[in-house]
Amino acid sequence: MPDVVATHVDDYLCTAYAMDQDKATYITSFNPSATSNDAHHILLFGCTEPGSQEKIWNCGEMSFADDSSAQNYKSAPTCASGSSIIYAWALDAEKTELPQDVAFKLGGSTPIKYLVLQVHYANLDKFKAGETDRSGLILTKSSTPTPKRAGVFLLLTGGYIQSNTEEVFEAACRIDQDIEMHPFAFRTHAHKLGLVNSGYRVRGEGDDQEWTEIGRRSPQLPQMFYPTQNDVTIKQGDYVAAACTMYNLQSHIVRIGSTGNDEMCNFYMMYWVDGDQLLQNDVCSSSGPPRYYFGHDRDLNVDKIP
Ligand code: IYT
Ligand code: CU
Ligand code: CU
Repeated sequence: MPDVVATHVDDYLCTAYAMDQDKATYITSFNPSATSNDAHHILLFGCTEPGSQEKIWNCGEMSFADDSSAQNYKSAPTCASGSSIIYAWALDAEKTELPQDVAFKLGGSTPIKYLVLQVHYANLDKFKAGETDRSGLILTKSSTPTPKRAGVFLLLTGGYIQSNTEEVFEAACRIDQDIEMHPFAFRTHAHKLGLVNSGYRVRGEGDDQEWTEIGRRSPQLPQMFYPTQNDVTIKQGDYVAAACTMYNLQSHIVRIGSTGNDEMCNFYMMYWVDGDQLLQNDVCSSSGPPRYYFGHDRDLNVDKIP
């Protein structure tokens, strides 16, 4: 961050870095330069176009941005187009290295023309003391291609949950591309009502359907990328599915939406492939409950909260 000043608790500030468009850049590790005293979380996005042309802008989810009182930076989305999450940091997590021979490919002919750094400021202590903030990430980069490419696949739903009920939000998509994906990390995201989000490879049809877990995590824990526990290979014809169990104790409906009082059901799967060919279609979305279910066993989910 280029010496920013947050003015509200829960400010989300963004800054963009243009990538070299002539030549691809390969990223193999992420080293945080931040402490949880200042930053609640940091997300690194790839964007085709950044949300703003300003050096620093306010890029929070709507609940934080709608308090327009004395905002020192203009509000804008994180990316204006082509957004994908590349890295997530929280809770003083240490350096992250991608597996051997794996790298994100950015710039050049890829859709990622900019990196956007998003920092969520948890308190204003250092700003009240007259300091500015330079939290960020130190990336290991190279112009030499690695044999394996990293990508992120996002599953998300729409839908809503009635008052005083438990609900499972689900999304599932068939992989229709000739590809072999090796998931190695995952990230869950929901708001206040989320109990657990999980992701699966589903192979076969009907009674022969085989569910293999890719990862599961309470979204109330720090929403970083966590390594997968078991090796799962995803091939053409497999489904990738996600389930988010939520419990709404309130007396009103809660819908999927962008504010802190709405909900979200997201499961991010970070994977590698041999060579350069990532999934063309990197988002899987469903309309969610009550319109869409994929047939997940509802009881299976909550029993095993890690
Ligand atoms: C409605 C919803 O689920 N929004 C999510 C997922 C999302 C991620 C990306 C939507 C778009 C994206 O480009 I990347 I459009 C969402 O906003 N998730 C938050 C961040 O804002 C990315 C999260 O922390 O996962
Ligand atoms: Cu945060
Ligand atoms: Cu959200």
